[in-house]
Formats: sequence, structure tokens, C-alpha cells
Amino acid sequence: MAVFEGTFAHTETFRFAIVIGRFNDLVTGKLLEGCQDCLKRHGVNVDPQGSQVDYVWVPGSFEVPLVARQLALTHRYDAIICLGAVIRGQTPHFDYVAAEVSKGIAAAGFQTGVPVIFGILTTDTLQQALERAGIKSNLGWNYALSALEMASLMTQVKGLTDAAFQAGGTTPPTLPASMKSAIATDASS
Ligand code: INI
Repeated sequence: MAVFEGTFAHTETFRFAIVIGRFNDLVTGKLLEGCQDCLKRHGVNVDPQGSQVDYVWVPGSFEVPLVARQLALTHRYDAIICLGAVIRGQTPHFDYVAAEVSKGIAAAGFQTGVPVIFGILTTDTLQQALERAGIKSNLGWNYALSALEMASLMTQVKGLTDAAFQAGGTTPPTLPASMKSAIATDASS
């Protein structure tokens, strides 16, 4: 038997998408900087004109899962990093946005088989959010690290699935049938 673990090497062939909420961009811009710093230091070309990272800005965290799922369906990316900042403040809006975005991001990954990283800060105050986005530490770095690890791990796990099917003399079902029909529906609409 074997142990499978993601590594942080051989990153030059990986492709990532980063989806960023513009709401609270004082915070999300800092998360993005931390994310880019980590990817760059692990050998990823983060230049938007390059071939490894695409950047997609959306109005707020609520819109992040929809776009992340659509990007995942292209199967162009090894991982998708979602960045947002939901700050409680004085409004119950926080609870609705925070609940939907966490469920939506989980569903985007689960439905597509592509790692979708949850990089949405949920805090009570702007001060707490800023502390997590650079003042004390920058969680953007950690989100990028998770993306690198998951991209590597999923490559290994998918290779395992493909090998098992090839050994059985059948074509590997790279995608489950339900996903294939979802993509076909999306493409034709
Ligand atoms: N979006 C955020 O990313 N963070 C928040 O704190 C936030 N609050 O609290 O309202 C927020 N709202 C906007 C939301 O994400 C959508 O963009 C908007 O509702 C339009 O659908």
C-alpha cells in the first residue's frame, strides 16, 4: 500500500485561477498579495500575462462560488483559490453571505473534482480581518499553499484512478457521467 501527499515542487506546469471579491478590497487585495507571494516563491509565474495564473474579480464574496464553479468546469485549472472578506459589522447580511459562500465553495469543488480553496475571511471586525491579511500574518499565503498541495495531491490521485481503469482495459472515466452531462448542458446554454 502507499501514502499519498501533495508536494510543493514541480509547480511549473500547474495552472491556477484566483477569484477575488472586490467588497472589502482593502482586505482582499492584501490576501491576494500574500497569495501571489507564496505562489511566486514556489516557482509559479503569477504574471497575469503569463500562462499559469488567471485572476477573476467579482463584486463580493456571494458571487465567488458561482464563478469558481464555472471556472472549475473548464478543467483548465489544477486548483482554484477563492478570496473574500465577510465582516460582521452591524448587519445580519453577514450570516447570509458567510453561509452561502462557504456552502457554495464546498459544492464547487465537490461537484467538479477540482480543488477549490476556501480563502474567505469571516471576522467580527475590520481590524480582525486586517490582522489576518498582513498586519499579524497573511492567510493569503496559507491559501496558496493549500492550492499547491491540493493540485499536487489530486494529480497523484487522478493518476491512480486512471491507472486502475487502464489496468482493467477500459477508458478512465476522468469525469463522472453526471459531470459530463452538466458540462454539456453548460456548454450548450
Ligand atoms: N460581501 C463581502 O464580500 N463581504 C461582506 O462583508 C459583505 N457584506 O457584509 O455585506 C458582502 N456583501 C456583498 C455580497 O457579497 C454581494 O456582492 C452582494 O450582496 C450582491 O449580490
